[in-house]
Amino acid sequence: PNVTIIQHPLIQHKLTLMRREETSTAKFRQLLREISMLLAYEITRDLPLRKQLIKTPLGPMEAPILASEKKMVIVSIMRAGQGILDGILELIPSARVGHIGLYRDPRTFIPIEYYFRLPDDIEEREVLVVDPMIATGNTAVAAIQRLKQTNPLSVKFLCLIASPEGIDHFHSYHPEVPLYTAAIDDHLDEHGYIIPGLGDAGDRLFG
Ligand code: HSX
Repeated sequence: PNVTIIQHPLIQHKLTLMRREETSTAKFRQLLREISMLLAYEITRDLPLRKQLIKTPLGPMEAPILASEKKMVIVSIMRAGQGILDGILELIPSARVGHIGLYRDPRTFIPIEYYFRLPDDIEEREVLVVDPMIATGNTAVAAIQRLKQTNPLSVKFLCLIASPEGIDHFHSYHPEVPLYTAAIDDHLDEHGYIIPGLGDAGDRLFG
């Protein structure tokens, strides 16, 4: 399947610290910001470059810059996506930002949209959707479905932890969307939580 597990030791180490029950909200927030930068670093590895003629204090040179004229769009699935978004924006400060507000009906697990806002020229941009967790996968499926209606150039999905069930569900709807995650956990429980996971990412991030 179209899934990449990002194995970098610093990412794996920080993820373990985030999972620990005793990790405070402040520490969790800081770790999520750090891990997000590292994840962004890994998934932007193959961004194309082009040459630009610049002048250093000692003379001209043809130097590499990012090839794409249009800045990437980071789309955060509210509210926990905000933590990843903040980290990535430190690394890619000129990225554009979109928000999708979805909450999971606690009984049916069906995602309900309450907010949707993207930059105007989305048809000309590459989009990275971020949310720390893919549990049932319903939220991610709905977010990508909604996003596809706006016709972005390309879409990728980045999370921290996914369940095997969630990944299957996601790819049964969106097989062509590459999924990047730091970990695939054991399973989903009957309440739709990732086990062992790290608890509710939104609650741990915001309290
Ligand atoms: C949490 O639940 C996460 O941040 C996601 O937005 C969502 C994942 O659950 P699921 O829709 O994959 O079951 O709030």
